[in-house]
Amino acid sequence: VLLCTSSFQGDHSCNGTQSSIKALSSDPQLFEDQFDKLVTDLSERDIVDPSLADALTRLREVLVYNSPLGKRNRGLSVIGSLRDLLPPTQLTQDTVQQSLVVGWCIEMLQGCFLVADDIMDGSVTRRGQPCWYKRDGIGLDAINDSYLLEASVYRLLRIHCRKQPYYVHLLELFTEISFQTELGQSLDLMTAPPGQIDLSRFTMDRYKAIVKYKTAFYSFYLPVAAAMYIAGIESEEEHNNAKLILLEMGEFFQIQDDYLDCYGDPAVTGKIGTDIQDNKCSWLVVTALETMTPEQRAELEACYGQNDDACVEKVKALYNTLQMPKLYHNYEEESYQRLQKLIACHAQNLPHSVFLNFAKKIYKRTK
Ligand code: DMA
Ligand code: MG
Ligand code: MG
Ligand code: MG
Repeated sequence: VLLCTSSFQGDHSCNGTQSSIKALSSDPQLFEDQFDKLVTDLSERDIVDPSLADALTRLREVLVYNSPLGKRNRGLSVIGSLRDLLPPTQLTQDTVQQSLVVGWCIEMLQGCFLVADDIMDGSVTRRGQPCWYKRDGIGLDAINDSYLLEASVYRLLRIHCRKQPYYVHLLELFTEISFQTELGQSLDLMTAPPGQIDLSRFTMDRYKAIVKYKTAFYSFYLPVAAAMYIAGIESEEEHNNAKLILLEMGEFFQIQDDYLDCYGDPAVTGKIGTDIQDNKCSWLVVTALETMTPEQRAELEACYGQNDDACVEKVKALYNTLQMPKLYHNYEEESYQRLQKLIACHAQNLPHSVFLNFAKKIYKRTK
């Protein structure tokens, strides 16, 4: 039976100050400590051409601005899941180290998607600061910075995991999931063409496809699947079981994101919503459409997807009339119950804590 939920480093042998300090470090602290070293790996190691100095300075700035300031749930869940999957005796310092690197790779991949997403969505703030492309002198050069973040993922995997038996699995996982995310972003964007309001596009089926691909794979399946490969779990059946549960969680997570886009406090979420202006196929609009009268639909048709504060306020007022916060909270409760059942039925050989810990972090979140 695979079981272990310690949040401390595996080495409890504590001889001497150095190792006792290390043994007492929590995973978030170990994760934090890793970042500067990885930036150095990326911007100093193996680079012999001095004429690249300016570009490497830029890479460093891009990494520092766009990877460490989020909630880090995705990155931390690699080591978290690994501790649930392997007993402490089988978890070496090296494996812990590699899982922290892979966690940062996920945060950097996320940074790559977010830098591009904010340009495409016309967003203004992210993680409580201006979006990267909004910074003075950056603009659309941020497109190349997004590529730099992606390239960083594969350089780090190569530097730190090349000799591991799971290396090729991780490469395939990262490339496959990036492709799925990009397909999801395509669906998201083409369902929201600027200036072309067609409410009949906003179906629940379409919604589910968008969020599964754009969010659920990379945010939920990726970190757990990576931990499974590091732990030596390769069976397709086990991966499919995990995927089933994690994609369900991912769908709910994006529904929360859509809810918070309208109802969240930007001081808490760190970002200002744009879904109404952007004509997005959001959970709110899809769910509202299911209950509204023809008159309300006509009003929505006139106001949705307009970059105009008065129009946005009208859509929000309509959401309030339709009691969207109440519908959302009911949905949250239902979804939580459904998830518990899925875990009970499909986790099979995998420790339930892998999924329960993840669920605990996201239900009732406000950011
Ligand atoms: C973001 O969806 C999806 C990816 C792949 C970055 P979104 O635009 O709703 O995210 P956010 O609200 O964070 O901009
Ligand atoms: Mg966005
Ligand atoms: Mg988007
Ligand atoms: Mg959003």
